[in-house]
Amino acid sequence: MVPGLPLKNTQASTGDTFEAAVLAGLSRRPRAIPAKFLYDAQGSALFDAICELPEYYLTRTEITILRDRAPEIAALAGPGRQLIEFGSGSSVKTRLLLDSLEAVAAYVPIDISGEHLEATSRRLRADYPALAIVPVCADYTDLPMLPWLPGSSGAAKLGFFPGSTIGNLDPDEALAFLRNARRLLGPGGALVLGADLKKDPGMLHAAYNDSAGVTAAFSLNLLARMNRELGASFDLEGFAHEAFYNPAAGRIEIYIRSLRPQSVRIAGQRFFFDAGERVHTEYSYKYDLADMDALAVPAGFVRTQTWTDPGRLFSVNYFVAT
Ligand code: AVI
Repeated sequence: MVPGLPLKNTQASTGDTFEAAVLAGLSRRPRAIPAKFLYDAQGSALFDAICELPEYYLTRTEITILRDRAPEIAALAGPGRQLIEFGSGSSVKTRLLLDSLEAVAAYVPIDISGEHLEATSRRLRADYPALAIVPVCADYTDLPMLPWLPGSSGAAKLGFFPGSTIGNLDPDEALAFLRNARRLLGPGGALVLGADLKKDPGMLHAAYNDSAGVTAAFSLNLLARMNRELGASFDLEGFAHEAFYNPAAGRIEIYIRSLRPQSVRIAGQRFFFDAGERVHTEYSYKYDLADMDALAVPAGFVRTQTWTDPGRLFSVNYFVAT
């Protein structure tokens, strides 16, 4: 166990409790609930299903880029790095790096879900018995420090932030995250960052409005979660998933829309929804390379390499600490 940063809770503090965030988010205008609450056990399973959808090109495209380019990434990083993953989940993409990186000093997966971390670390330990794995159960967006690893304290750090998760942060949050990552990775640090590229709005629209309705189920699971955990009385038939690309803002916007006037009880309070009224649940920002540089430079990084697929759908970027 790592001094100071034990893996202890099954769900680390997310700042707000779900109940407090829901009550506050539905009491203000425009109504909004933070996207992190989409990922309970059901939401995480639905997101895994999204990643397999024919319309959702992001996951398979990034995996192909990482598989093809892992040796180049490893050559840039050099031997003996500590690998730090921000929001590690099931660490599927990490294996592509671990298989190419030379003499990894330690792997530090950071994730808010202790259950995910424990299960993933157990599987990785079985497959990489010589690798030091030091899981940290925390919110990676505002982690104050990394664990002190006496065996590899001098090792340079390589951060890993795949999946275009950067896109779910608004620009201020993305900058704050990158600044903190830069501080944690320290001098000589580098970051491998996966980001979805700007592209044909029709293709983006399809990726967030799949024909099987899995993305809609993922969104509406937020209401089902309120019913399960907060004793809410949402009728899921009375609401719809709405997702569209906003080209001026360069982002997919996702809302839950009320289909009729209705009143819902949540945690002992009553909320009224007009017909057509929306609750914002997610943004998914899309980055071109200039957008990425505009974010990297003020955070203390320079982008030294970018790999994309032949269709230029997705980018994997190598940032070096300046
Ligand atoms: C996790 N994240 C990168 C996904 C995205 O594409 O923004 C979340 C998602 N929401 C609906 N579909 C996928």
